[in-house]
Parts: sequence; C-alpha cells; structure tokens
Amino acid sequence: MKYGIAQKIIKNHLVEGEMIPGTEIAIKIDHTLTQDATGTMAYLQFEALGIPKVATKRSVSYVDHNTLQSGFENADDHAFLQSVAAKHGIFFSRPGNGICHQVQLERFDIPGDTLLGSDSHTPTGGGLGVLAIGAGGLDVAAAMAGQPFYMPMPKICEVRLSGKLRPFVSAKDVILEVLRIMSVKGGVGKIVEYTGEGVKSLSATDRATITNMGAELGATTSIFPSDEITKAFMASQGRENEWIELKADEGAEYDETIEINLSELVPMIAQPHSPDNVVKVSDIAGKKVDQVCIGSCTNSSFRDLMIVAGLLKGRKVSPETSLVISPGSRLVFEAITKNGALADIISAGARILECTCGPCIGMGQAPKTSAVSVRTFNRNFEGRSGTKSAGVYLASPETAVAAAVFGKITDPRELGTPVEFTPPTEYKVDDSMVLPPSDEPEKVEIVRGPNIAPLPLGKDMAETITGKVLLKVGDNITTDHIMPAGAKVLPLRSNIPAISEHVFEQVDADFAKRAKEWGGGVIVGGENYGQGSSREHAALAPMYLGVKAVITKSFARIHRQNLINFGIAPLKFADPADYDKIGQGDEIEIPGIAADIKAGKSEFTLVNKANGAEVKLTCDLSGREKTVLLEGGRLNFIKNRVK
Ligand code: MIC
Ligand code: SF4
Repeated sequence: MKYGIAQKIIKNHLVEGEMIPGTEIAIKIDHTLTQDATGTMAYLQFEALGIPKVATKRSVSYVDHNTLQSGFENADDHAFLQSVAAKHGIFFSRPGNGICHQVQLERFDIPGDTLLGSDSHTPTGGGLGVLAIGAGGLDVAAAMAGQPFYMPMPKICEVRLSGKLRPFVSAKDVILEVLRIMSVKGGVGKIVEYTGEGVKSLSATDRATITNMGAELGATTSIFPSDEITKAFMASQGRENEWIELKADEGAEYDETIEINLSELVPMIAQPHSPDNVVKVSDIAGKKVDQVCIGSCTNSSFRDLMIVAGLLKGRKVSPETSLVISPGSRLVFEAITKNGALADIISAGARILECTCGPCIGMGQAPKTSAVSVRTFNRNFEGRSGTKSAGVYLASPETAVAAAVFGKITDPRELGTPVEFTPPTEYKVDDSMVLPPSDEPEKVEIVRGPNIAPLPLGKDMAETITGKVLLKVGDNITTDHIMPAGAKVLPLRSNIPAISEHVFEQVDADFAKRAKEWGGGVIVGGENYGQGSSREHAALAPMYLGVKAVITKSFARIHRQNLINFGIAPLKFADPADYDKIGQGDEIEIPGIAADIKAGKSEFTLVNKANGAEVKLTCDLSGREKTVLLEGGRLNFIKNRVK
C-alpha cells in the first residue's frame, strides 16, 4: 500500500481499529494544547480523572483568549490554569506570550507527531507536518491522561498545488479558494493533504495559514509535507534537531483530488456571514470599509506583519477606516519592534493590541452598527465580532492593507510595488514566558477563585427520551450561535451555571428561560449542525439546561463528539424531509431508546404527540460511543473504568 503523509502518521500512532474510512480508529496522542477559554474546563475534567501527571510527551496550556480582564473572572482563570499546569506536569504559556497556534508552531510542533488541542484551529500544526486535530476539552483531558483519541478514519483529500503565487496573492487566497471549491461542510470526515510542486513555493507559516483555516472546511485536519522549508523554519527557531523529513510515497492513493494552479490565483475575499462565501476581491471592489483588523492565528506571523509594515510604510490609514493589529506571538511582536517595522505600522495610524485572539473572538474592537469590517481572521459568523448588524469579510493581509489605505475594498495589486520578504535564518528565541511544570508538584496549591465553579456531571441515559422541542433551527448552525463568545460571555467559561444563561441567546433570547421552565427537551437542526469552534460548552451548557437529544440532518465532527461526551444523543433524520414533520414546541417521545442502543440498534422511532407523526431517526455510534452515551458521558465512562 502506498501511503500519503497523514496515513503514515496515523499508521505509526494507531492503537485500535483499521484504517478503513468511516470506521472508528484510536490513535496515540504525543502532544496536547489547551487555551484558557476551553482549558479551565479541560483541567477541571483532568482533575476529576485523578491522574497526578500528564502522560504525553509535552502538554502546553496557553492563555490567549480571555485577556481583557474587565473583572476578576479572567485573572481567576489564569491563576487556576497556572497552578494546575505547575502541579500536573504541563508547560504554561503566560498571557502576553501569544496565540496558542502561532506559539505552538514556532516553539513546539514536531513533524510526524500527533497533537490534540482543545481549539478547532489546532490543525495549524499541519503546516509543519504534524497530525494536529481539534477536539473538545474532555477529549484533550483524556489524552493528557494517556487515553488515545477516537475518531472515524477520515478519507484523504489531496489538494495538488502547481505553479507559484504571483505578487499580492498569498496563502490566505489559497485557502479561500479551497473553501470556495469545497464549502464549509466539504471537508467533514476528511483530511486535506497538500501535495505537488507548488508546495515548495510556500513558507512554513504560509502553509500554517492554509492548514489553520482548513478548520473552516469542517475537515478533521490538513497537512503539508515536512521538507527543506520546514527544516529551515525549525532551524530559525533553534529546533533543527527536532526536524524529520515526511513525504508521501510515490504513487500514494487519495480518495479524491483537487488541483489548484497557484500562478492563476487572484486575491479572494469571503463575504458575510460564512467563510465559504468567497468571491474575487475585484468582484466587490469599491465597497466602503469601516474597520480593518489584522492578526489572529491565521495571519499574524512574522511574514504577514512584515508584508503589512512594508505596504503601510509611508502611507496613512484612510480617515474613515480604523485599522487594528494584533501580532501572533511575542516572538513576532519583539522582532517587528526591533527591526523598526512596528514603527511603520504605528506611523500609518494603526491601533496596536497585545498578542492575543482579541477582536477575532469579539474581545474588544466590536465594529460600529452595520459596519463593513475586513479581517485577516478565519471566521465571519454573524455577531461574532460583537456587533450583530456588522458584516465581516475575510481576506489576506495584502487585501486588508489595501482596504485600510483606500478606505474601500480594493484589489491589493493596486498598491503598486510588492514587498519582498525572505524568511530570517534566526529568530531571537526566548522561552522565558513559558513556565515549566514544578519540580515539587506536591507542594503546589491549586488556586480556585470564585469564577471556578464545580464541574457538572451527566446522568445515565433515560430509558425513553421525552420532552418538548425547545428550538428548531436551520442549516450550518455554528457553535457561536449555540454558545456565544465575546467579552460578556467568554469570562464565564469556567462557570457552567452562569454561562448556560446565554445558550442560543443571539438566536432566541428566551431559550435558557424556556429550557428551565419546560424541564429541558430536545433541539432540532438542519445540515452541518455545530460547525466552527471546538467549545464543549456548546454541549455542556445545553446538558446543564436539560437538553437530552439534538435531532438534525447532519452534524459537524467536533460538536457531535462533544454531544456524546456529555451524554446528549446526536440523532439524525433517516429521511431529511422529515425535518418538516417536527415544529418548535411540539411534544415528542422516543420510546425505549436506551434499551435499543444497548441492543445494538441504530434506528429509532420518534413519536410527535403534537401531530401524531412517526419519524425514523438514526444514530451511528461505535460500540464505545454507545457505552459513553448510556453512561451519561465520557467522564463517567472513564471514571467507571479506572476505579
Ligand atoms: C474560536 O475561534 O471560535 C475559538 C474561540 O478559538 C474556539 C475555542 C473556544 O470557543 O474557546 C475554537 O475555535 O475552537
Ligand atoms: Fe483565537 Fe481566533 Fe484563532 Fe480562535 S480563531 S484561536 S479566537 S485567534
């Protein structure tokens, strides 16, 4: 058998199952990462497993999302995370050190290894040849405890690149083109593997931009080979000794192939409110722009900010447009400060933020009412910016600069002379903001401020699911719809009772109140339900409100797993047309579902008491997932077995 890179890494890490697409496999996890917005819950779960020290090669806990500190909550979380890391053998990247994915890429990613992260953009590491997968916090906690990671064996989609990008066209345009071709659900159940001559013209951080935003395809992950370019990047980070070569076998077979000629690509832009709503920049040129944001884990590398600085040099931001920049890591920030590039950015009139997620997750810089905001980020879901009426456009750093300077959407080629960039051979590396775990863990006291609430546990599955349809929604519902983030809600991530008040609040402000009044119930959705982030709060908080099942046409991968992890049944319509037979507020019953699951059945009948309709539902669960669901979630499942 001739293997591609992803299959080779899976084969090397396979602990259970066969590599047949769609069937469940388990792989060994070498590294984990968490960030503060998902990390608090992941570590509460890790603590609940009662394991003294992580079993991975290296686990890193980052603080990058919740850094506004407009109250005690964020700082409480940071102190908790720092003490847990010290006690349990975890490295702690302090607030200010950078966005988890950028820092992990620079300092910790190792080609050929596996990485599981409690953030959907963990696949950034695929840019260095890491098999890097995003998952819910509980899956990451289990991996830290030495458990393998379970997933259906993905199909492998080859994206074969030829040619070379022309000036003012960059990595972001490549992934926007892939999104245009494949859509936000085109990657579900797949790994996207980049091959071909064109790969050689992309730097390591260009590749990381592409794998990062592969998350928006719904893909399990995306990956590039590890070659001389990877080696040069790792050498510039003082890590050449950790490099290995990774290439696909000659004649490797892929389940599907997409071809892209880089020489033919032009600047692209995703329009509101979906990352796959992609057109050429020139198609919508002239639209007035109120705000431009440059940064996020997708586009804030040294390369990106050097291009931005070079293009801004000697120019000024349009008087009608606000430009804000958040560098990806302290290493990048320091480098552009020392070489003077930051001065060019400031002189142009940009507003400078610390190196965190910031505006990407609605932590400040919400645009004005009905604004047009052009961002180098990866998601433009409605309301995510903090302003529901705003329209967010996703584009490359080059296109972002053009928008900031001209005050309207403009093809960046109109900026004239391109900026040349050659990656440095050496960065000034300083890991002093990454604290190693304590040598005396027994002496470390865990700091638990009032924002650290106890962990709610799931209950064994009820014999019959009964209740009302709390909410009926359409296709492509994101986890930002289910469990919003932003400056108001994000600080409550370690407090499930408090955060549950905000479930679905942008879709239906009365959802939480109704769920409590009706004693829980079920949710009905369309295709690709739960796309986007890895936040398990989108399952955990509904569980807390008594949601017992979610019935949809299809699910996004991470969210489906999170539902199972917290004991909520992810059910699908056997016939998608039956979606019309259930309405919001209908009283439904799925008799004997627990016994049926136990008996190995995967088809159930829902009775809609409101109209008498009988609806066939399916639930494709692996043997392990069935037990997890019946036992009220993965935490109970693991605890029941380690006792
Ligand atoms: C996001 O980009 O939506 C986040 C915030 O990074 C999430 C994680 C979270 O909700 O904490 C993600 O992508 O997984
Ligand atoms: Fe942070 Fe945005 Fe990246 Fe999520 S997508 S990790 S919020 S920068």
